[in-house]
Amino acid sequence: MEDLNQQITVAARPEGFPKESDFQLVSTSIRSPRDGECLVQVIYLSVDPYMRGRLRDVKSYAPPVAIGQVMVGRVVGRVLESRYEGYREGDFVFGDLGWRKYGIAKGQSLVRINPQAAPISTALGVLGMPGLTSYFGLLDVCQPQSGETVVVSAAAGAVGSTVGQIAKIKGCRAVGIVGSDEKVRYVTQELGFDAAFNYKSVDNHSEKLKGLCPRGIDVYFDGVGGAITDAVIPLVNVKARIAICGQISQYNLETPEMGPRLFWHLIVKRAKMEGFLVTDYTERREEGLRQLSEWVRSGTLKYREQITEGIENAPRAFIEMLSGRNIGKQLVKVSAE
Ligand code: NAP
Ligand code: FER
Repeated sequence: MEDLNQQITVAARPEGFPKESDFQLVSTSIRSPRDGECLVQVIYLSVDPYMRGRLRDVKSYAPPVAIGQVMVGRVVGRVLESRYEGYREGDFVFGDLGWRKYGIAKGQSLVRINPQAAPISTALGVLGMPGLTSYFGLLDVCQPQSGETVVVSAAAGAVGSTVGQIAKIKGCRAVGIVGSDEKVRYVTQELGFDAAFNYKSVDNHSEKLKGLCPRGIDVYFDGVGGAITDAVIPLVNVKARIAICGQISQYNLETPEMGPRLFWHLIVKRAKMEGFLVTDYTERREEGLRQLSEWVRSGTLKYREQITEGIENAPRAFIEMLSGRNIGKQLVKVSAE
């Protein structure tokens, strides 16, 4: 098994927007699993916004990836060889193997996937970390009530597309903010959002939002921050709830933008703003997955995946996701199912 593995390492810390040359494709050998370990063939790997943080030389809620190390990330794959009693050859698993074609993992660190229950790729999207972020971020942090208006930014992406649909399930008015006309059509016509607009083609976000939210904004689920969030905050209603899920507009900046300082609106509106991490809800994971799976099975909750082929294209897929090329969850297909 000499030089049969391929992996993507971090070649340089990105300055500003990442470039493909910040990554390197490296061929290596594959070793056999030892006691308690499995050899896994990666089928799909996930590229996510949080990975931009891991490329930065600062310790956040997780340490950075060192230069020369394999890029981190969750994958789904197939067990090729097992020396862990819990798995057999051919089992499908989810794990933290990083951007590589084959990986060795401790059996205990893997999670079994049932390929009969749903497509295995969904374990990285609607039935995985992004789906759970939408579920707990909206329902627990924001407590949406029937009849309220919920505004979602990054609304056509993995997290936002599910947030808007859950808002609809709960009887709310869902309004999306997205980066293209195609995304506006996707969230309104296919996902059932009540309204959406393309922030790249609208100069005055605030005026546009006022028109789309005639009863004001009760809940804001924020994935982007920056100028979009500056436009939303002054429009929130009394007792509004704002979930700070992500701030992707700031992730590729060397120094964060300084915008209007809007916290006085929270006083006047007695509104609540709360940041959260999906990992705060690890103990309720089963509950979230049960509900999300039920909605997906019944067709109430729709999802889309954008699949880029080939491990060598993982850096490009990551960069394209950061620039908004994806609709739904961005994945990289590394080998055949
Ligand atoms: P995603 O929405 O599928 O993909 C990222 C999207 O961000 C792009 O498609 C792009 O869409 C948008 N975007 C990029 N740059 C932007 C900018 N400057 N201004 C506005 N929008 C921009 O990604 P995701 O996985 O669902 O994540 C969405 C957000 O949630 C991210 O901020 C992420 O960090 C956060 N998140 C947080 C947690 C948590 O536990 N707190 C967990 C998962 C994700 P457009 O075409 O619309 O610009
Ligand atoms: C995690 C908690 C949060 C995680 C990812 C996130 C990979 C995403 C955070 C973000 O995008 O801001 O454990 O695991």
